[in-house]
Amino acid sequence: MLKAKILFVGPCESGKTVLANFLTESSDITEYNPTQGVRILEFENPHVTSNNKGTACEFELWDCGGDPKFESCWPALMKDSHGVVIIFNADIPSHLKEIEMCTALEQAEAGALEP
Ligand SMILES: Nc1nc2c(ncn2[C@@H]2O[C@H](COP(=O)(O)OP(=O)(O)O)[C@@H](O)[C@H]2O)c(=O)[nH]1
Ligand SMILES: [Mg+2]
Repeated sequence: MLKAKILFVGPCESGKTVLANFLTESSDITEYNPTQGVRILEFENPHVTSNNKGTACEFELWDCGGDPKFESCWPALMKDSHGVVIIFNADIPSHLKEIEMCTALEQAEAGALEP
């Protein structure tokens, strides 16, 4: 079976946890509670197409805490990931600045992993 590790990153209160819960059909949290560090949610999709063949895929969704105090952990969280989803609220100007930092970190990390 295919396996995919996908990270959800972005500023605090942008909706990472709500989206991760929705995709994994986890329980709905009604009051805001900032994620400390990381939450790992697993789900399986039985219908993924790979090389024109249908197959199942086991996803690991890493819902990362957006507080800059966890910034030093982010490169370690990104290790062996297959994709990173940057989530932000376009109505909040400070979020745009914060996602620029996320993108810079990811590029630095991708460069560090190249042989
Ligand atoms: N209006 C609206 N509120 C949302 C949406 N997604 C999340 N929220 C609210 O935004 C707050 C922060 O969401 P959360 O997923 O915990 O943010 P995180 O810090 O990025 O994980 C919560 O109070 C949610 O109810 C959305 O799509 N629309
Ligand atoms: Mg969260």
